[in-house]
Amino acid sequence: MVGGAGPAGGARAILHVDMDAFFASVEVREQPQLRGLPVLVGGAGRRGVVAAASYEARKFGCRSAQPMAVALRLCPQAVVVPPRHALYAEVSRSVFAVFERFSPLVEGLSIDEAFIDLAGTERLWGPPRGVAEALRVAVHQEVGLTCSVGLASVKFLAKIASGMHKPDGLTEIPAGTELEFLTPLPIGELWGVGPRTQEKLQRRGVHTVGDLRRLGEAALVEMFGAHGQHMYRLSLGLDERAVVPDRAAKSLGHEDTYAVDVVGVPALRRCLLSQATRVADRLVAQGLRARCVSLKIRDGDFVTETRQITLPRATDDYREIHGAACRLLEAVDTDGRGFRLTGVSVSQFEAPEREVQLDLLGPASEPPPRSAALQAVLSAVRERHGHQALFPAEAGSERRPGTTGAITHSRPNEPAKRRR
Ligand code: DCP
Ligand code: MG
Repeated sequence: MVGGAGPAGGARAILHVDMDAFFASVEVREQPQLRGLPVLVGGAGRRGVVAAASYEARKFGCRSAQPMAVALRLCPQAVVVPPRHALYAEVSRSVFAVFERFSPLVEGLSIDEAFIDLAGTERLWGPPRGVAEALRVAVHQEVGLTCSVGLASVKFLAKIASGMHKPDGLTEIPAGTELEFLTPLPIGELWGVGPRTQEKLQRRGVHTVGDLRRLGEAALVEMFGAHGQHMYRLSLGLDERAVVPDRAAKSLGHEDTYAVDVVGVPALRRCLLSQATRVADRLVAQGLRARCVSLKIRDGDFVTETRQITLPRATDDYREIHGAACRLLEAVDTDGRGFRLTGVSVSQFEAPEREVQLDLLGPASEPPPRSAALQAVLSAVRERHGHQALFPAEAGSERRPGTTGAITHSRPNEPAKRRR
């Protein structure tokens, strides 16, 4: 799979970069006399564990997470180096700084690996494969380490690809060859297919991704529910997850605090419409769609409730976001309560290509296509002339309640919103 044409026009180009034998390679860089030797980074004591093994040590069967005693039985001549985590963190920052020069869309997965979405970099850097090569050269020249890179149209394939020619490898899965690439792979290569799922599938005679695809969606859903559907989609090479940059928010939303408490469902729905519209505008502006919609509502006594719902497909359409928020509102006891704050936010971002890919599979259960062009135009007009310029008719002609509008961002690890 090395070589071949770059992804066809319109396909996403995603890199997965993973440093080779990271801790061990940093130690070799720091202590050049170690080059070419089997090196084990980890605790040297009897209970020590291998954190990283150089590729020379791996020839003897040494691996990360192995007890050091086992590794040393396999390779008695290995040089054991105690870990220096602060140093690895520092080197990791340098490596990520190189990644970020190539694209703003860098999502770190661990200290030594990241997804990089090359969307929009073509004019500056040229075709994706060249970018992948240039990135590998830059990391080597500037940080003194090698990495392995996978290039594919979706995240999970890029991740599989980066592992295929380690160390110091570049593996591309050209757009259009995804199915052919996946068919012979063992099912364990798919993300989220753990040993128990594998065992269950193997009992049904499913060993490769091709077998899984042949088993079909219905059988997989029967066996594993939603996870079965997910695996089936992966077997088709479909993975809609966006590369979400570390610096960017993992959710976005808009909330308003009202000067006078809002009473009654119709008024609340209007508030939510205003917020859904603003959220949709920002999704469009960022080229994202979201699957999860959250409602936040706080009453006059400061009792705050948050609820969320996952949509069957990702959207950037204010009507769908508003509809979801209103469904969430139905679960709130609004009788005799006035509300001082409402907010709508969205999360679980996806890249927009998904819809196109689904269309290739046939329209079967998909809702009617969203008017992307219309939404983009509405958003652009509001962007230029202010939010009131084009407000959906459903909002009514009255002005929305006096507000202190606030845009919310949050990261996934933020503590859950408390309910008072
Ligand atoms: N690590 C660790 N304990 C583990 C696995 C990994 O401390 N059980 C640390 C040491 C590794 C680093 O994380 O160097 C990166 O992990 P990888 O899984 O990427 O492994 P390597 O980079 O060492 O090797 P590879 O070339 O296979 O990526
Ligand atoms: Mg690594």
